[in-house]
Amino acid sequence: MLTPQQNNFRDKNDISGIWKFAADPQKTGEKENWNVKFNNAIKIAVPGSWNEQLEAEGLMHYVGNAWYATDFFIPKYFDNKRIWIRIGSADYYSKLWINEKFVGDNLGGFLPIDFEITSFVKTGENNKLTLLINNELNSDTIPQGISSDEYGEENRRREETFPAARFDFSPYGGIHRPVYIYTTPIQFIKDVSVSTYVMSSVKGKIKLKIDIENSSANQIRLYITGNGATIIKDFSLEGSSFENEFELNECRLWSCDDPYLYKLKIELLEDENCLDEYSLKIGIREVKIDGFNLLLNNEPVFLKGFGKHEDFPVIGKALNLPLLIKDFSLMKWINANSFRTSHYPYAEEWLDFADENGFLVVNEVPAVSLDFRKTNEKTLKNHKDFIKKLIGRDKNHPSVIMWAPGNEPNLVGEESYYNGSGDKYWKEICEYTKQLDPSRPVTIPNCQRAGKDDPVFIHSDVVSLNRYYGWYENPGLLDTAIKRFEEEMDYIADKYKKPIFITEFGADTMPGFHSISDQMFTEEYQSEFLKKYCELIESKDYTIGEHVWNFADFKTPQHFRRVVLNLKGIFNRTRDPKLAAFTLKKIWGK
Ligand code: BDP
Repeated sequence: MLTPQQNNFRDKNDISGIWKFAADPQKTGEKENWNVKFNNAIKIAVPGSWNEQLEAEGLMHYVGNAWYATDFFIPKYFDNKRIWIRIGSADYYSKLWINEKFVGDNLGGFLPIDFEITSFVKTGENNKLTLLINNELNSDTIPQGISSDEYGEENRRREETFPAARFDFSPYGGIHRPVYIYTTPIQFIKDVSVSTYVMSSVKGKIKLKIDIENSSANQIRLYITGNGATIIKDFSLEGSSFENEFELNECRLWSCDDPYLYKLKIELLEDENCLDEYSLKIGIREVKIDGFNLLLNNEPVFLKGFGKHEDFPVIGKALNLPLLIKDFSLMKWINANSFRTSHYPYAEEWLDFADENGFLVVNEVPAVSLDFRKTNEKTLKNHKDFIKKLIGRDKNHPSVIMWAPGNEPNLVGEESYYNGSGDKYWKEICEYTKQLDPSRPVTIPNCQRAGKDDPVFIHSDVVSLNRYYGWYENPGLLDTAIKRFEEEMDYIADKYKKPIFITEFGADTMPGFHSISDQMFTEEYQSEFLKKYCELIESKDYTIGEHVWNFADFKTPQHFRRVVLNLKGIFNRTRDPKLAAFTLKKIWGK
């Protein structure tokens, strides 16, 4: 479904706020009909992770079932409309009841969940919503999960975290983005896909696909407003799908320096009578790979920025608009032009802001650290479903320049991964991604342990590397680290002849720790580490960018190598700069 919006034909009410909540560690709620009523309810803010909000109630590290409930009013004037709910994200599995009746379930966090609830609600009255959320993961899910027992069976006790996770970020649970009740007309515009191409510095091309639900409409009218004019285009419509492409002369392109957005308004008409409208902002730009270059509008671009996380004290992974503003302003301050949504899709507001402010985004699917001993047909299916939903949501954002359908596969360094299983899997995933969106390159960041012959390189358009020489290997030995890194990059560039993007490099740093010699965890070490990495990366013609790990310190599962947080942030968790922030600002300001 398209992002809900308010206009002459559509309505949208935000029903986020303070809701009722109950943890259900014994998983008795469904048997005991908690969809009708649950006892011992406490209050929770939506959006917001349950973990830090409800720490005093024992939920800091809670993984399991939890119930949410709220009432919401549906006005009378929603009669004769189709009524929908959008839960911005619920991590990771959820089941919805409206007025005690089961509506549907959803597997997969980080992306919106839409259900039509027209037949479940009463207009002019209060209605009741109940949502069950479970934040457990397993081998079939994206991301994959692991249990404490599995760590034992695999003889990897020293790698075990609590909560047990396959990734290095907190497996927060809860509703993490706003919840909307919205309407569409009976006949409505169901989906819009826009891809843009650049013919010259003043001429663009727009390819448009519109899907319509339930329609007797026979006409589509477009209003393209921008650059001082409104162009109106009329097309006749047959059936439920419409495709067209047209050129835009005297076009103002979208770029980092001039992130110009046109407004595209679509009207669905039946004999001149408008049935529905939908508007979106579009940027005319084109992304291409040419030899060792990444081209934006046929000009090479070098990516400077970060891998990030959605993470902040108390709210956990929830959307926090003041934080969004602060993070973008810090990224501008430090002269960054891009970021990666490591390791999952972020709230759409991040992409809207990137569109408006000329940031380039590498948009990632949460297939983080897939373990190929455990990956199966269900994992593959869930993975593909995820890619489809992500592209469905984010395809029209000019800021999104690349898809990352995964990150660091085979972190466990399993040999069988190289005997065909990795190759087969990534071939299918990358081809599927490109089939859904041929207009953007794909990349899968590779980890040091998976090595320099990772099958992801063959199927990626851009070779992305996460490297930690000088940290996990060669600790404290920066010169050795840089030498090893250079040898490896040269080998990979020569072998695969593809542009190389360093998607992660960084060092944990405790603000206030200092040293005059190379000493891990000090502010000087992080600063020097990043300076040397940047110098090397920028000296190579085959590189297209450097993303420091991480923008800010973030919460991780408990492990002896993490002091509550992953401390590789350039800013601390509350966004105060470490010394390295000033170093990067200088390097990227050149
Ligand atoms: C990489 C992962 C990232 C971790 C980082 C680290 O992609 O999620 O947080 O290493 O160890 O392997 O800091």
